[in-house]
Amino acid sequence: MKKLTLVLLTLSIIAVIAACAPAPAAPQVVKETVIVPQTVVVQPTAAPAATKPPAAPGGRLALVKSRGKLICGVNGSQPGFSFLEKATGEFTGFDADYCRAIAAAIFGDVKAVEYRPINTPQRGPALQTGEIDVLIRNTTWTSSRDTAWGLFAPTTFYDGQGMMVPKKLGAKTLKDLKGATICVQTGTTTELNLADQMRAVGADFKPVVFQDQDPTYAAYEEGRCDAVTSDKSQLASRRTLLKKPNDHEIMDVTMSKEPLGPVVPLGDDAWFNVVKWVVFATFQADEWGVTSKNVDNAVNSPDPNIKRMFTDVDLAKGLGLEKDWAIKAIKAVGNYSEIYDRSLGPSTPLNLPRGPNKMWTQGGLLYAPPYR
Ligand SMILES: N[C@@H](CCC(=O)N[C@@H](CS)C(=O)NCC(=O)O)C(=O)O
Repeated sequence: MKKLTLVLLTLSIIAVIAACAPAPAAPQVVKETVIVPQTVVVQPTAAPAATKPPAAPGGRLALVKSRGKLICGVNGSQPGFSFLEKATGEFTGFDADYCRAIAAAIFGDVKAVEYRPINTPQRGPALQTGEIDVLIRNTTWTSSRDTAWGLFAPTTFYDGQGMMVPKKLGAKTLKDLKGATICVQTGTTTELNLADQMRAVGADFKPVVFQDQDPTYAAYEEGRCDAVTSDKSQLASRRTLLKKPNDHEIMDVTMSKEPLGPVVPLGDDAWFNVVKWVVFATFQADEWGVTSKNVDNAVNSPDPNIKRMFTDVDLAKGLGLEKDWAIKAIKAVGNYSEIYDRSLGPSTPLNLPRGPNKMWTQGGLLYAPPYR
């Protein structure tokens, strides 16, 4: 009996540590919420070997077209990014709109999407097995994930890791969290950065590690942790779900770079191009002031660059799409600013400042290469 307990304990420790790797190689089934107060710092493992899904005949674009819908892996519990609205059964949010933009470019129909909620440890396996066509959920572009999970399309949201604390704690810097208990989700870049950053300021802490998002924030709200750490966008999003959002603040610290964007399975360049150039279309339209309302005029634009992007048959053919693919995408979801404002802008509960998520022409990092 003792032996069995030891084996089970060892297995569960291995499972937790494996889930902490930045890019797990093998599919893991994670059903239970594991709460493991740890004092050990988990080191990232070496980057695992790349795993490609079996090639679909004619490529994934042909597969998506013949299936008649896009399978889009999303978070599903993050208001503003992707959230299942119980009242309507619809997924709303910035990430969900990018699923719609891709479907609109291919099918001219934003409804041609099956949203598949994918939790943190399932992300790599879902891409590696080809279960999803694209992953669009708060996933940070890292070197090991780019080679082992899938290819990252352009970053749609430049984020950074932050820390949320109850206002009454009065913590302003990471040093103020010396000895604190910090809730964090496993299998994330967050967990790894937390250890690095706290070590850098010489503050010891007790991580409380969770497999899923809801229990992480439930534990924080119940006061079982002094602080919770995640991407700042996620903290802002989940703060809206707390009973008293105004009792909590996101500290003015940025612990890492977290470029978030869509990811496609490895091994299909043509499919990668479709996702990549749909994302760029939302940037480029924004730069030119082309919106969901005026995109029809782009067809006759006196600016040859605008006209080319929205009408050129050869450019469309190169992507395997119909000539009006960009019109359909922009008409359906709008340009980047429209997508941003709908879910994250000043009239939403999140009201996230654009920060680096502005066009390059306005001092931001969003930049599309030429459509030519
Ligand atoms: N951007 C980071 C963190 C992303 C992440 O997965 N965050 C967790 C919370 S810290 C999450 O969204 N969990 C949702 C879930 O597992 O369903 C990453 O790519 O590792």
